[in-house]
Amino acid sequence: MTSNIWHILGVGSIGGLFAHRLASGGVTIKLLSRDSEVASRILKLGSAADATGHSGIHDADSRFGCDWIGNTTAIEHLLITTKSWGAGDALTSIRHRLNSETVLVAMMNGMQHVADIQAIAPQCQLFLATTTAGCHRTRDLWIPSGSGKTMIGPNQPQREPKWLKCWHRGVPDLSWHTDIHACLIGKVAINACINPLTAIYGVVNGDLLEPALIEKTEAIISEVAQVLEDLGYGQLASELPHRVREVIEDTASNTSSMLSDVQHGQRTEADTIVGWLLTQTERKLPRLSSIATRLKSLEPNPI
Ligand code: KPL
Repeated sequence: MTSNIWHILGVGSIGGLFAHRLASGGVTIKLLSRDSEVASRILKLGSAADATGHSGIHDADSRFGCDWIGNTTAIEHLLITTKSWGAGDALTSIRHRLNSETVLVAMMNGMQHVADIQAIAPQCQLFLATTTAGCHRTRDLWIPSGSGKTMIGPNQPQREPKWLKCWHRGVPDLSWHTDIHACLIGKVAINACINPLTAIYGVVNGDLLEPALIEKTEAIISEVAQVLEDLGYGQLASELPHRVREVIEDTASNTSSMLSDVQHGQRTEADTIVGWLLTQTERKLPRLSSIATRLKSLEPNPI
């Protein structure tokens, strides 16, 4: 009989948000920790009002048990919410606790992690997820910005698993997709058209449709559409200009995640988004290659 415990690896803004969501769906959460001395952590889930000092949040609702990565008990359900480029290393640290019964849900932007996870934990039952939920984290306070949509599906074809009931109870606007790869690739394509240009020019998403940048935006969309064609996603390719415009309009005043990484001096998702697209085709894509190089130069230690 399986337990109803979900471990979370990578407790950043999305990991903390989903700790709350899954707990409200009825599961017991355990946060994987690198520190064997930490028994629990408080992750407060607030609203914009809480960010300004008002706090109606009860610590009791916000305390989650921790589990040291070096422990030896097997992990039954794992949600991994690291960055795509960090998933492989993070998973390696708990490899000894994974087995063929382990359900592993990887929820992150990009595509690099799919191959990395399969190489490290080929025995696990792998599910992939992506969310448009946004969340801003300052120290122990998580402030969600809109509930967003979350899509989840199997890496290998299979029916909706039983454990998804708890996800449906706790995660708003959750949908099951047997073609989750197409969903992830669609998201990568949209991220590739928006995030790099905003990061390079230091602008909010909406500025990509303004006269100063529209030509550059359209040129990137056209190259990304060519990659989608090569991957066999013709329909996604033809819908791309419309879908990108829609996302830009819906998030016009937002700072993209890649611009935010650059502003915080952090490594970006350039490799796992733009770099990954470039590895999927033999074509020469001058605009995408050039933004990949420029993004690397904006990162803390360019390699
Ligand atoms: O997902 C995004 C991000 O910033 O990472 C959006 C808002 C869709 C922009 O690509």
